[in-house]
Amino acid sequence: MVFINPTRYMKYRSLIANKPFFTSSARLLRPFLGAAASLVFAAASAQASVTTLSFQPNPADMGDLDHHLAYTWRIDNVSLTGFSITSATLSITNISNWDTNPNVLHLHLLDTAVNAGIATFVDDPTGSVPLADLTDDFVSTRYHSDPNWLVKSGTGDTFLANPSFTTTGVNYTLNLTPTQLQTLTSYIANGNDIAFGLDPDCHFYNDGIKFTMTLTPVPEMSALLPIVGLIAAVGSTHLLRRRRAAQLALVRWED
Ligand SMILES: [Ca+2]
Ligand SMILES: [Ca+2]
Ligand SMILES: [Ca+2]
Ligand SMILES: [Ca+2]
Repeated sequence: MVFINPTRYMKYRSLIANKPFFTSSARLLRPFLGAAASLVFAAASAQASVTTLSFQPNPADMGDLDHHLAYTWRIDNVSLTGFSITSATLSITNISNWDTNPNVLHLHLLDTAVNAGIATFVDDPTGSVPLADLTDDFVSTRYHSDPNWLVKSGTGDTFLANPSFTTTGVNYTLNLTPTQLQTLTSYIANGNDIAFGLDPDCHFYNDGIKFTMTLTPVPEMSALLPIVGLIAAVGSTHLLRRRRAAQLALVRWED
């Protein structure tokens, strides 16, 4: 006949109920996963130094954005290797309309353009003043089959904005949305270039156009592997110790 000491039995029940090795390994390693996340974040932060890239067309005011023209501004040799774009801004300093008539500045982000730097196309052949036609000629296809049109058929085109201005100068700022940043990234990846399409449908005085991107380094996995290995080693040692302690407790109880 086996006599079971009720006090020792309850102690053992308590022991197995609280030993995490009877639960999943993931639960046991939970503290180490938290530590791993902290270390990875620390490693990424140590590497993180924000880089700002700024671009300006030449001339910087694009000839004060003549209403009889549509413009492309292509930016070449942009590389994002090892970086991701965290923000991007198109800004125009001290922009104003030349008169008080209805007006619009059509703004597009393009994968590329036919010509390097600034190129123009006459989108109002009549030369009318004031301009009555406010058609966005990056959307309308009325000139797209012209041999001198600024963008090849099939080029990625993302509409950005349609601001209007008064005769009082303002500093205009357009911050790209997260979705637009993804598009910008894909446009850059395709040929290391992007372009802006601007169709001023009135004449906009300004003191300069600028495009700015802030870039953050992307931590390379190879740099994090030693840290992940260390976490795994510490976690597995801890796991083995807990198992050994529980086994010893069981042996003592069986004795
Ligand atoms: Ca125009
Ligand atoms: Ca491109
Ligand atoms: Ca137009
Ligand atoms: Ca100017």
